[in-house]
Amino acid sequence: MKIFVYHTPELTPTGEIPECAIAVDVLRATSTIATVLAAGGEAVQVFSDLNELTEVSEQWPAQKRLRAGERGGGKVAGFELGNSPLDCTPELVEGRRLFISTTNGTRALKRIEDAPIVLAAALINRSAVVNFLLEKQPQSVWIVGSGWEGSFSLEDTVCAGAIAHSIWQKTGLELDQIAGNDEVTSAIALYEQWQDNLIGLFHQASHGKRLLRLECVEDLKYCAQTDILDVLPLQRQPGIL
Ligand code: 3SL
Repeated sequence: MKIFVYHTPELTPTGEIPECAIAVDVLRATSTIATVLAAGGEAVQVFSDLNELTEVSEQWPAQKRLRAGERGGGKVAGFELGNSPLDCTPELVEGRRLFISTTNGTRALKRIEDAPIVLAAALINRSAVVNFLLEKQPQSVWIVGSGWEGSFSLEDTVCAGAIAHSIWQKTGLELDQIAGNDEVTSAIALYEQWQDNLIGLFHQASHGKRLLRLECVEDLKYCAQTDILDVLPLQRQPGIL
């Protein structure tokens, strides 16, 4: 298995496709997606465009759907939810489909939706993703960070590093046998430095600071936990996990 890390959807190669592609948006879209599915959500359907989300979700029974929209960290007016995983309780989401559009995370998922295997990963479900990779043994794995509007993000990179680090440790392979590009080695180094203080790293991260200004400190704490949800957000058809 060769792992490649790309920091943003924009840096992800076009014209080729891996066997498995993983979108990461630790703060907060992929943490929200994992939480919804772990809480019994029927599915999560992702959109880049808010108007398309509204149109498609209107064809779904009202009592069976939830609409979540985030732009600039805030909730989109008229939607039931923003993008806080803490709002996605079993009481609210069980048996319902979440239609979601966020600034960067859902865009990353749309960017990789043509890969044969597509996953959404966060720190909270890291081990479920790692176990799946170890069992399936895809030849090529892309881990695509969402970043923020085209730029690098610490939180997505540390999650990519957490996944790659675990694969490296569990397989016992040499690092260069699994690292497909330099970004993998640097993501692992970031994870090794911060693994015991991920919340501290989030406080250094520009998007972490943005969320702190929006009083989302509990979201940061929740998303900084590792391996707490045994859930695998696996795409069943393009855009639907
Ligand atoms: O950029 C995104 O997709 C979001 O996850 C951003 S936020 O954490 O909801 O502000």
